[in-house]
Amino acid sequence: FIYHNEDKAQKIWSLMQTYQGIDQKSIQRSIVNHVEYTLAMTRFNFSDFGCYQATAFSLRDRLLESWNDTNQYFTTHNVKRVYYLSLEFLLGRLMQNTLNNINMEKNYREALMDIGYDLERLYDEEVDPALGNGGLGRLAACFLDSLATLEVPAWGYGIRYDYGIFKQVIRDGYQCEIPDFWLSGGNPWEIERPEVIYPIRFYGYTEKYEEDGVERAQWKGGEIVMAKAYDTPVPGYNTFNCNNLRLWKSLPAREFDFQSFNKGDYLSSVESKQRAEYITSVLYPNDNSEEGKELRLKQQYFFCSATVRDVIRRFKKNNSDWKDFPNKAALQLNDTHPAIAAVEFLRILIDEEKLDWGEAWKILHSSFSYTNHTVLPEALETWSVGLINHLLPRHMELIYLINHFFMDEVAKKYPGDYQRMQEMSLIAEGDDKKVRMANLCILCSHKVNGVAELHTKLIQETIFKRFHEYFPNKIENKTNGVTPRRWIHCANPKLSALITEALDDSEWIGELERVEYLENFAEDEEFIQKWIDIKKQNKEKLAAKIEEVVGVKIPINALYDVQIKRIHEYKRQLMNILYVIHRYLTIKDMSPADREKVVPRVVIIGGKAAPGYHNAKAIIKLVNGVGDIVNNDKDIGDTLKVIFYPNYCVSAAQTLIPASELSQHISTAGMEASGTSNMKFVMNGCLIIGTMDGANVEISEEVGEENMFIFGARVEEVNDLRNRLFSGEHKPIDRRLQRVFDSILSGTFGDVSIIYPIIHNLMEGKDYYLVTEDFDSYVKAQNKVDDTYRDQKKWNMMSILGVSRSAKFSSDRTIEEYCESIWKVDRVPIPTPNDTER
Ligand code: GL9
Repeated sequence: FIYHNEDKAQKIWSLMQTYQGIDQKSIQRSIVNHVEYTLAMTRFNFSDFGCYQATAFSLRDRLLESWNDTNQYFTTHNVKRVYYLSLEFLLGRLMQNTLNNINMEKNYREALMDIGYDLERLYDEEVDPALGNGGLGRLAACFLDSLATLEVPAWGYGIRYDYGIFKQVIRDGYQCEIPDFWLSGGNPWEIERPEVIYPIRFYGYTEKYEEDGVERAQWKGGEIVMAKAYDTPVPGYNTFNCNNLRLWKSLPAREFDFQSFNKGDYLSSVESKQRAEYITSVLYPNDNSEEGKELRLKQQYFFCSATVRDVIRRFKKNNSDWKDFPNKAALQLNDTHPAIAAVEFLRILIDEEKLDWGEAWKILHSSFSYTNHTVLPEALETWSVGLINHLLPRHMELIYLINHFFMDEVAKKYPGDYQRMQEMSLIAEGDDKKVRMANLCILCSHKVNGVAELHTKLIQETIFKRFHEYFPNKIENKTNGVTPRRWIHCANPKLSALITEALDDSEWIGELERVEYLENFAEDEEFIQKWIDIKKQNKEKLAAKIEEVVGVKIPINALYDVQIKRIHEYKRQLMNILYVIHRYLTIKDMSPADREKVVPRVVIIGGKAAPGYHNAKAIIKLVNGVGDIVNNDKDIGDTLKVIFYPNYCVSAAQTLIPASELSQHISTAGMEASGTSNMKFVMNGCLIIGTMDGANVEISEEVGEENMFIFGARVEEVNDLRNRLFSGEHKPIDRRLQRVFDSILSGTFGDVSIIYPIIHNLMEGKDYYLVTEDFDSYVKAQNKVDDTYRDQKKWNMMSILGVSRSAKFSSDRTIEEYCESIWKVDRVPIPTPNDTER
């Protein structure tokens, strides 16, 4: 907006009805107006979906008020901002979270009820925006919620994929992938910004030239693709602050391909333009592994370049001295996926802003930082030098330069230690030279962090050992967290209400430390009864859902035992199902009288397998095969049910977690960097059976080992055990496990061919993930689970203690630590308009 003169500005201001009213009439009027004017539906008859959309638009209007005020305020006060760069944001549904954060759920529920709509039904009309694979993307979403809640000036930056993570359907027990075109019904939460658009170059060449006696370079030629911004407001809980998530979509550049045009080939010139849109069309569905495809690198650079340009433009609005940049911007790299942003930033500073190397490097280094999320070697990104050279020739030159200066320093510090230089180099030598993106990130960042204490220790001692020796203060820990707004208050409203009742206020939702007080109720009979009732109601809701989607009726009085996460061998869903088979065979052997004494269980497993990950898909097939047999076996009746829950996603988690009583976090020690669902389960009064891995270790420190079911090899033992297994020195296979293998291989649970190689390897000792090794202690832990569950008072006491000691795992705590030791940013509360302004 350009204000030509003060008079007109005043006039425009007075025309705007600045803040929406919060009374029932205002809410209803805004919804009905959107039905008519935005959706062009008749206001006398609109569907639940129409009503959902109109309600979302009405909420977006409200968010825009605080969102505009927030950004205006940040700009005029020229505050330091955090930029969270991530290729994934797994937001989950937005309506319930929005209503709760702005404290309007009750108002909207009543306003809608009054015109004949049920808010809870509208919640179910929303698609899950699923622009992420799992923990890493969901962590980014929890961080956005905490950043806004803590009033930290922060923007998320990512990609607006047309297709999110695929939808999983199960046919014949096999996983099938269905594309998730999540935008088909429109997206009422976003704001398209046709004016925020940047040209992004690919391919081409660099040209050297001299300017004032300095040799300079410029990247030229190639292809141009446009990046257009789409913004999603991110409201904080119980604050007027509203941050922004900016996602980029690719578009063809406007100019015409004159070569084809002149040849009269109009159609093929349009066709080549269309390829531009392809860049942001699909999220790569890999979990803890990389694919190395050119399109993926294009996505990375496309989003990084647009983001860096946008950040620089914002900086320049208010600042003229580049030295101030680190005081105005902190850029966080969520894994190595946005690593190329660092090189792009350097390129702009040197080639376009004409800074000298030393200055540019200092600015880069003091504003960037990097989070590592895994030690799995298959996930450590490398890009071939040839590919980078082809796609981003100037960036490849800069990477070589960075490496050259760094190797000089290493050589000075460790003369003659070529081994060390090779390990620390940005380039992995070989026939196909590769750039090690993690090394690049470490070098360009002033801070690097792991995501749980154990994980951080492991990266310091193993994959980044040399860097930790070289930069002893660089690598530090930031244990992950999850937002209690979505994961307690929205997902489990009944539990939230009970906590509020017990603490006599609801402040705990924004300050989870306060739940400590619940400890006083751990032995209070009346409270325990309420606790049990809530869990039961959540179980009923889940049972109804399972009957609807899987067609299996599950008993309510059974122990609900849940493992939901991406399917991966290191997470050992296989060990879980092998134990289930053992349990089934044991129950089958029993007399009817003994069966009466068994603690009935419903075992629920859910999660997606990467489409190309055959072993993970074989495990899904086995789980479904076991379910088919067990669930239809009249002999065992309701003592055991096995459910594969299809299409596990954020909204499914919000139903599953509050209904769970036992959840499994049973990765091989040292392999799960943190895990975050473990935290969500604890916050919902679920007990954990788990290994000493990732954040389980810290959960056990907080809630007490006696309140968890810990088992299995410790991280220090893993290497030895593995070596022994592979050298054939291992003990013979446990006889119970052998019986399980025999029953699988005899075809009891369906087709053997796909699972055969996996089982065969286990029997041969080729057991990288130590399933056979940990099986015995896993069975013992499971027996302890049964014994404990028989004593409901004890079980629920453990459950209450878990919740009351879960405060450390709020992402608010995590974000406060990032702000303090990495980003050095302060809270900036936005003045709230008073009621007369409404
Ligand atoms: C992950 C780790 O595997 C998890 O242990 C960790 O909790 C999260 C968040 O830090 O990051 N790294 C990773 O690649 N994924 C993780 O979940 N995978 C996916 O996001 C699918």
